[in-house]
Amino acid sequence: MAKLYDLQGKRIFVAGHRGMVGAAITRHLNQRGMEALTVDRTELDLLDQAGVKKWISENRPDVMIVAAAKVGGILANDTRPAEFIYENLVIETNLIDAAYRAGVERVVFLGSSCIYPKFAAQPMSEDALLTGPLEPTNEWYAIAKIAGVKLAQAYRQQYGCRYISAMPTNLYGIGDNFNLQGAHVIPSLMRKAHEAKLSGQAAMEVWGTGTVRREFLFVDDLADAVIFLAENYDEPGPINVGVGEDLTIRDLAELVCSAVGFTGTLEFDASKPDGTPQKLLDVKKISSLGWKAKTALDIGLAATYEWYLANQGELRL
Ligand code: GFB
Repeated sequence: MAKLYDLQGKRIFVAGHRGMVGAAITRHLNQRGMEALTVDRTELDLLDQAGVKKWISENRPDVMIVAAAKVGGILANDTRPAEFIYENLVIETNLIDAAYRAGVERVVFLGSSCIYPKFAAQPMSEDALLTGPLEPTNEWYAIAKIAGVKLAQAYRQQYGCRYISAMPTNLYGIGDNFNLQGAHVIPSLMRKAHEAKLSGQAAMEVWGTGTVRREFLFVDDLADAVIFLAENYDEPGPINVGVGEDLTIRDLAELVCSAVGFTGTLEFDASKPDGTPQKLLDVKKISSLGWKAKTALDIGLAATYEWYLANQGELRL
């Protein structure tokens, strides 16, 4: 199938290249001999509208990938709503408007599966957007991400921009955040299991009831999907990026323990939030374009643990 847009030879700005997602996309672009343009936070604050406009008009990327965002796990989302809604709204608005004004040809905006309603039918198709109330623990982040999807769509509708939005499911992998207060479930459980193993603990704590279900995509698979979509998807609505399978948090915790080699028991703390009961994406749309995730969860967990062991000294915990 002929590509709708060819990234070869283009200047591709990856906003947020220090984060897990942006770093993976930058890595994959470089591996394919493509030019990834990046800028450090010390040189450009993405919350600074004038600064973003100036940097983009001076650096003139052809393509922009919006991987910059304020992200975090259930506790961070639930306890810091103002930061999550404000920073995400400002970052995406600054970037997308500046892209339009500088004539950027293509934007890939990255959202999240939490944009869909709390009780959306599973698996959740792209059509579920705005059909019901959101999950309260992350509605602030979700509202900002929905605004980002709509921004990309509005600039397409009014100005004819070829801007698209991709909605990844829960992500994990190389470069993840292992800070227990801010992290998502996989790096948190991995670190807890690792520390429990080293200190010879009999049990480790898992938040919530363990019965809720989540789907997990290895970040390198997301990077591959983003490059694929930049070249092969050009519609106004969002497109889901997932694996099409989920599991309970209890089953996940057991897999993490076996990747780490912790053989103790799990203690569920039901006073911590469970969040949405299930979050599984319908991946028919991206599958019909010919893309699918490659990394099985046990393989991805092993690679993540290996990375954690090798990089522990440099992590901000
Ligand atoms: O990954 P997580 O923080 O995010 O939590 P969400 C997923 C599930 O794992 C929840 C449970 O049911 C947690 O209660 N869990 C068990 C733990 N132990 C732990 C632990 O030690 N740490 C954490 N963090 N969870 C986020 C949203 O929701 O998903 C964001 O808040 C974003 O907005 C992200 O969309 C992808 O899947 O619940």
